[in-house]
Amino acid sequence: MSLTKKILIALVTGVIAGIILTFVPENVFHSLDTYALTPVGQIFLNLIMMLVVPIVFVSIVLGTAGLGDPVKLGKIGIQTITFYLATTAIALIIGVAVAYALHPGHAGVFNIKDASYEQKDAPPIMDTIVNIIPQNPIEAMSSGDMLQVIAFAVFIGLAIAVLGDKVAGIRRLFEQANEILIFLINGIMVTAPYGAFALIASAIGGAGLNAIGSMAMYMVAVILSLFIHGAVTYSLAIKGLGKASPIKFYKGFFPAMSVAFSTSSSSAALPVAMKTAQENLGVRKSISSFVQPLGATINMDGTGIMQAVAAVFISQVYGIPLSFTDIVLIILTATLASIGTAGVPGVGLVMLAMVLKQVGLPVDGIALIIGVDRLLDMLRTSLNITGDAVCAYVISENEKRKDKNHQKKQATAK
Ligand code: DAS
Repeated sequence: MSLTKKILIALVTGVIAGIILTFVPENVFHSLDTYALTPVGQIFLNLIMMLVVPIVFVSIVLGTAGLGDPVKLGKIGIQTITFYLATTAIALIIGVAVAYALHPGHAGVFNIKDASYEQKDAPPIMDTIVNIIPQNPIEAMSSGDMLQVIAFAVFIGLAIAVLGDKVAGIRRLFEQANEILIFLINGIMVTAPYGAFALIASAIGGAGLNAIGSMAMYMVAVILSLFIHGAVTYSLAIKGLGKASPIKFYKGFFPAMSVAFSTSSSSAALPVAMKTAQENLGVRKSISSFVQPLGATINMDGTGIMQAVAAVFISQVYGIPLSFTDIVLIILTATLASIGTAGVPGVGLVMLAMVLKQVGLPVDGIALIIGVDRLLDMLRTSLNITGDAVCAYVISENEKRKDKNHQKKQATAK
């Protein structure tokens, strides 16, 4: 049986087990979760997180070196950033529109007097942009500051591209390091079904059906927005920009989406996302190795959707109307806020506090949605990495078409 089928079965049985666990006594669930589900899930998560910094560093060095000249890197970079910002803004607009259409929040229905949320510090956007260049790349790697790791890797890759044969040995070293990391990913992915089952059963069992019930409309608004963005925006991009098949894309990319779903971490899913894009979708390694790691850090359409729906939901619950300017501010702040945060579980809520503060909405409102956030985090993380892969797929398909036309012109010229 294929790994994809095994993960699919693990996802379904994990959801069923999670629902069953919501009916067992609290102490029984707590023991099961503490001594079985969480350890299994955490070991799986740690195994793939272990490879994230090495994989991102090595693949971006090779990806940048593979793109050859800085001009081509610049072009790919501009296409990538433009695609990411545009799709994130569209995602936010979809989230706002669906939240107003479904109106999930009603004043007086939710207990807001006890709601309180301890806001964690999120990096100011300008600091994030300025600090992209690391003062100490080794510290950046040890602290997992992915934007700084990416920046350092781009510099190394550019140097390898410019120096060419003088550093052929170093380039070969990186290529062999990449082989080792891919081998390790394949080995770790054998445990994916078990890790996925444990993480999902724990998340659903922990949320509890009453939390899900009271937040049903909020969850429906987020899930519907995620679905619209995935089925419409990305399919139009694949078909319109990449002249390719959305069905083929989703069939080929499903294994990576399932890892993102079970881990709720773009970073943890990144190694599998790149492997899947390259092997199942034929995305060029040099493009995948540059576009996807960058996206895992700065592009989070699913998170943007949650933030847009949550902001509108909280404004509805607290009875604070949002002006058109407020909505534009939500879209701008959330688009920029996603640039500075790593793809790890729950980071979307940290950014949400920034967005709410920007438009004067009570940050305590986050306490209302936190109970179901872990479940929604799974879905939105799957969409986050899908957006990165769609960008890499579209750019790669266009590069292939350009090269084919160029070869045809050369052949006719002879
Ligand atoms: N879990 C985050 C990610 O890894 C997304 C989020 O928290 O919204 O992409």
